[in-house]
Amino acid sequence: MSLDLFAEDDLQQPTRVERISEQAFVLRGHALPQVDELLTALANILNCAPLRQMQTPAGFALSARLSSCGDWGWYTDRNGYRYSATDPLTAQPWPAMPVAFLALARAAASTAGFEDFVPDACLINAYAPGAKMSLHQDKDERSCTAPIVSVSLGLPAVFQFGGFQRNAPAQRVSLFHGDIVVWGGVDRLRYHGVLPIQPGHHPLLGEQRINLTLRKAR
Ligand code: MD3
Ligand code: FE
Repeated sequence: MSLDLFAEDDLQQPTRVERISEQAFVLRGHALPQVDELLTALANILNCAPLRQMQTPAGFALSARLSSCGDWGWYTDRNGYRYSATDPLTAQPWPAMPVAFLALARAAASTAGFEDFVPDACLINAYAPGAKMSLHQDKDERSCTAPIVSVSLGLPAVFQFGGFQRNAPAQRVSLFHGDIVVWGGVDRLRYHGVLPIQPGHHPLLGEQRINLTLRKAR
């Protein structure tokens, strides 16, 4: 009898919180109720600030295509990488951060124990099959107390959650459509990356994975 009741609870709550480190959490499926709203807002953003291929200062192309919204957008080219208030492609301010992004990021951060998160930048990474992101640290943000919230959409990915030096061993965690990762505090400066995306087709997003990372840049 009680087993049946628990089974029913599980069906009503398909979301879970997985702790992958002291202050890093995967919130399984927590973006699913907002996906339509997120994708509508995203389409408007990408209409004004299109995804583009970027180059590292050393001249290598990033395999994910990037854009941004919010007060600050991140980009890299042969001159270096930085946060900027204007999109160098359009010479316009980055599109405004949608309220749906702000609300979801705030709720997710709170679930992970970070209260009153107000991101001022959202990086948008679009991965086609084969695209990856090498191990790196997110250290261009001035605020080291604010967490980062990442929303995965579309094709699944295997992300690498490493240590505080590039060569430290990394855990591998699969991320699926609708999953949110929140990390901050003592885990804020961990190396992390994404293994090459495997070919596949997602019913809403087709042959791609989109990741939103919400940050406090200033
Ligand atoms: C950081 N994006 O934009 S976010 C980035 O999926 C970036 O597009 C990746 O890294 C992406 O800077 C990864 C997810 C993530 C997950 C776990 C982490 C980032 C993490 C653990 C520690 C630090
Ligand atoms: Fe990163």
